[in-house]
Formats: sequence, C-alpha cells, structure tokens
Amino acid sequence: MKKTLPLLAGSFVLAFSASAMAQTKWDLPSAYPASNFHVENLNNFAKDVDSLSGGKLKITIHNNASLYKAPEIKRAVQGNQAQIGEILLTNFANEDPIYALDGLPFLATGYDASFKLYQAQKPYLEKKLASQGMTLLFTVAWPPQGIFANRDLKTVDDLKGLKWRAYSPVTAKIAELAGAQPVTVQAAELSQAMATGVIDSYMSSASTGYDSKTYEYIKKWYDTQAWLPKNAIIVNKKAFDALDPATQEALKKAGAQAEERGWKLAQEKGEWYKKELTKNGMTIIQPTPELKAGLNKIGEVMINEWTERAGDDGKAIIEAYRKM
Ligand code: PCA
Repeated sequence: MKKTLPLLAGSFVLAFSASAMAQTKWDLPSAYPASNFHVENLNNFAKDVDSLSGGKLKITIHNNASLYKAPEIKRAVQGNQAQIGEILLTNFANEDPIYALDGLPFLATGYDASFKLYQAQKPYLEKKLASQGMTLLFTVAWPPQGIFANRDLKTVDDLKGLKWRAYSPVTAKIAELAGAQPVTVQAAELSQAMATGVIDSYMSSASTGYDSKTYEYIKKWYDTQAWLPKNAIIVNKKAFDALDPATQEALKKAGAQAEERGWKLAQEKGEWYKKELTKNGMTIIQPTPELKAGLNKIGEVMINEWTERAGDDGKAIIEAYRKM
C-alpha cells in the first residue's frame, strides 16, 4: 500500500495537469473596429466562453478585418482556417437569397419586426449554413439604416449621380434603382474612401457613421429606418464537433447570452451613436414624405424580386413573418 499510494497520487497529478492543458484555442475574425458595439459584444462573449467552459475554450477576437477582409470571413470559417467568425449576412446575398433577406429595404424596419423576421429566417439560415459545414451560433442586428449625404435630399431623384458606397449586393442594387453610382467599399476602408473622394454618400447605421468619423466628410444623415441587417456568428461544424459536450454547451450558452445582450446593446448604443454624430456637427434629418415614398417603391421592387428568386421557401418565410 505504502508503495502504491505515491504512485497513484503521481498519476493523478499527471492526469489532472493533462486535462488542464487540454485547452482549445479558436480565432474569431470580425470586420469591425474596437469602437463598434458588435465588437464590444464579442469581447464579452469570449469572456463568457472562457468562464463557462472553465478555461477550456479560448477565443481570440481579431477585429477591424485584421485577419480576414469582410467578404473572406465566411469562406475562412467554412474551410476551418478560422473556427468561428462574424459575418454580415447580406454580404453573401448573391450566393443564396436567404442571406439577402434582412438587407431588403422596408420589409422589417424596427428591432421588434427585425427580430421576428430573424425567427422566420432562422431555420432556413441554419439549413443553408449546415449544408456548407457550418453552424449558426447567434445573430445581432445593426441599428436602422439611413442615408449619409451632403446633398439636400427631397425626393429619390436627388440621389441621381451620387457616388454611393455599397457594402453588399443589396445596397448596390438600391443605388442602381435610384440612379446613383455604386462603389463597393467595406467598413474598414470607408474613412479612406470618403477622404479620397471615391464616394460621397452611403446608406448605413449611425454606428458605422461614428466608427468611420463620417461627420468629418458628410454633414447629413437622413433617418430613413430602412432595414436592420444582421451580423451572424458562425462556427465550423468540425471544430464544434471536436469539442467535448460540456464545452459545446458552454459555447451555446455564451452564444445565447450574447444574442440577447447584443440586440439590447444595438438599441442602446444606436441612440448614443446618433447623439455622437450630432455632437460632431452632423444634422439628423427626418426624410420628407416624398423621399420616403420613393424609397418605399424601391423596396417594393426589391422585395418582389427577392420573393421570386427565393421561390417556395421565400414565400413560406414571408408568410410566417407576416403572421408573427
Ligand atoms: N454598418 C455596416 C453594415 C451595416 C451597418 O450598419 C457597414 O456599413 O458596413
């Protein structure tokens, strides 16, 4: 007995330290800067994952497109170069209509409506991502989209000829329908595009207006509340399956918490960002009824096109959403 005891104790220490070392490290690329509320939420998410998993899963956030550019993040997660990543769903609108849905103007314009749209979209989104080897962990909406421009915008005709920054195929389409010239620029390059005069207008949230210091170049924001696109946190399925069950649960729990916190934060910070824009010399303008009506028409065209493209699934999603 006396001989075996120290041996047992020794092997226990060995086993214990081996399991303590069984730590998984994941990279999470995001395309948005440290000042952004999504990134703030992601930092808290990573902390939650750490504590809920008992330190077994460590997630490093790489913000501001430092690891991958916005349009590359989805493919990086699909290929497991990054095990988890944040994407703007509507960036992938050309790939499948399900990714375009929450980028359509005037389909869902407030947080409640957008959350409902998300519930209708979710099963299809999960299915699509699963077919690409990925899992949806959570989503968070951006604040409502408005128009940044120096011009007086009284009707949609006033958008003609603007050098319009697009962040997705859907925002490029709006420009086309309005007679503006779309130029695709991701958020991380937006300040530079304004400084060099590549663009003189765009549609986005007060949040991105703040992150990119748009007030240094553009003095008006038309609060059109056109739609609330979502960021989605996606996970590589193989990387997820390789976690032990308790760590998988920890990740899911942290994801659910981040989703709840993120949607609230979007609303709170959405208001804060608007105040910051005003403080920095920007005027926030309520759109005229004519401008609204013109934009609504563009929205109708795009929603109809989308429903045709999305076929039976599309119809089912819109029906489910309208019933909520
Ligand atoms: N900001 C991001 C996408 C939506 C938003 O509000 C951007 O402008 O790139």
